[in-house]
Amino acid sequence: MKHSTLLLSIILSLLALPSSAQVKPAEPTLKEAFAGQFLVGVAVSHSFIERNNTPCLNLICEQFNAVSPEDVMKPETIHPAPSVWNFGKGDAYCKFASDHGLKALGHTLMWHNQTPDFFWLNEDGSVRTKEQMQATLVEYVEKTVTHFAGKVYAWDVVNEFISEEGGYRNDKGWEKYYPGNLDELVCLAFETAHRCAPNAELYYNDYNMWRQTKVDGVVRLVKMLQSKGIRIDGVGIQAHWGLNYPSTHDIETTIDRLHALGVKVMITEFDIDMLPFSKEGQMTGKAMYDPALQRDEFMRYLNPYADELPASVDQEVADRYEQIMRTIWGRRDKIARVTFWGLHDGVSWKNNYPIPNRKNYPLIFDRKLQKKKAFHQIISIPTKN
Ligand code: 9MR
Repeated sequence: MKHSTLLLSIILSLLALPSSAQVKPAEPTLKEAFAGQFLVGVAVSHSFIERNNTPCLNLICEQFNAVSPEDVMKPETIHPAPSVWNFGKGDAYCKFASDHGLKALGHTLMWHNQTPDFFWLNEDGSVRTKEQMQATLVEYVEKTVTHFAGKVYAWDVVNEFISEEGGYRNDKGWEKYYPGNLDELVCLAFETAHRCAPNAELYYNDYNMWRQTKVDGVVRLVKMLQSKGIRIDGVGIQAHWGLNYPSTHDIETTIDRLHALGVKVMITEFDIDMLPFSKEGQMTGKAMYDPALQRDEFMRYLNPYADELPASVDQEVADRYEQIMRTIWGRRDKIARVTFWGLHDGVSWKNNYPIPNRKNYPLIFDRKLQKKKAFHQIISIPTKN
């Protein structure tokens, strides 16, 4: 074949390629799609790091620019007994983040859950005095925040302290130590954290933040700190939400109210539970652990997708994710970060809560690390506007 004929046939065959093969743009990653608007984060399961789970670690680095430690920086891991301090797992998390340029959050310093009983009880089971309890808490915050200073950029300092009605919760008998008002304890936690890591951002973090009575309490807490000149940089809206709650109106109202305080607003633990609950997820979790609810006839109803997820339900989850992300996108000038609570469906806490041993599908990557419909619908939001 002559050169000119060969050239002509190459050009003709290129022109004949289907247009999708010629110009189909690669789908952006999450961090690319939302770049310049807000950080996109994920909670990291320690097992990924411990077992060097390359597919999961690579996916995190490819898609996200911020990380949260799902469990390893909580008191029960760091300080499980009076004379035991374990910073190793937290250090491994920080190293992974810094090796890959991910912003690492510290989570969480003061919480009623995943904190050993010795913080409140003596060895013989008697209740410790306020001074003893406070000394342990302060020592915990001092040592932990000092250890991770410069390694984490921010801390969830106080987690889940406000009740649904807007007052303080009485977990661990806090009320006994601080009758009528836990402001003193909250101030102590934020002041101590700031003293030990003056460059770290400090946050308050809570769930059910769509409930406006609860937001009343959080707004009061933030204003209380601000009025005393104590550093607070942001509030985390956890966002463990369902297919039918909360309303987008409530989400918008909460974002607006928190942003008006002059602090960063973040969606910190995003997932969407699509399995049946009693009363739309508002029944308290522990009640559902009753063995009576584990019987076959209940589980058939409560665990309907034990084999696989029907495409129609996958679509419902995707539409709900899109609806909420669109709401967040509409308020993007007020949002600093959106973090998903887990990388893929298989590692979500929602497989075991509020009912143990179910198969849930609350995240945007499936158990084989494939992008779900929810991912594709979320990623297209910036370009559709
Ligand atoms: O995802 C975490 C799960 O692995 C733990 O078992 C659970 C124990 O309470 O905590 C989960 O994470 C929580 C987070 O730290 C704070 N907000 C609520 C989250 C879900 O319980």
